[in-house]
Amino acid sequence: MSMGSGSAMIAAVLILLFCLYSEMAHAATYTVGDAGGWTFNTAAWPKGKRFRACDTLVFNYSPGAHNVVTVDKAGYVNCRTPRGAKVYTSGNDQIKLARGQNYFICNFSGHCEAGTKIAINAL
Ligand SMILES: *[C@@H]1O[C@H](CO)[C@@H](O)[C@H](O)[C@H]1NC(C)=O
Ligand SMILES: [Cu+2]
Repeated sequence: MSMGSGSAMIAAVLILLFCLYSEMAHAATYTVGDAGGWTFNTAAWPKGKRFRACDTLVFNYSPGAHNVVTVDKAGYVNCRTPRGAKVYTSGNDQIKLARGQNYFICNFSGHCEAGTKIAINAL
């Protein structure tokens, strides 16, 4: 196992433990893109919303038409998939936000460039 995936696993466990506490108080669930779902031109969807750590994002899409990849800032800006990135493919992916910046793209060829990408700051 590489250092990268080891620390990613530890981070995932810490988020899980932290969220067990905060969930009782105040966790919200958001459907990315609202009725339109996770598709092209979704990059502006987070605008004007306030997200908190442990809120859940639901990504709805047709499997095979899109996917959801957890990336870093460079991956978001440049539409590149970092090594070891987590890939979701169910078409109904529920992902908890970590505190701070969270970046997601679809890494099908050209889709991120066409706005199938979101950046979210969770307080
Ligand atoms: C999407 O991400 C997966 C997992 O990292 C990778 O295997 C695949 O090559 C990526 N696709 C593109 C088009 O970058
Ligand atoms: Cu896509």
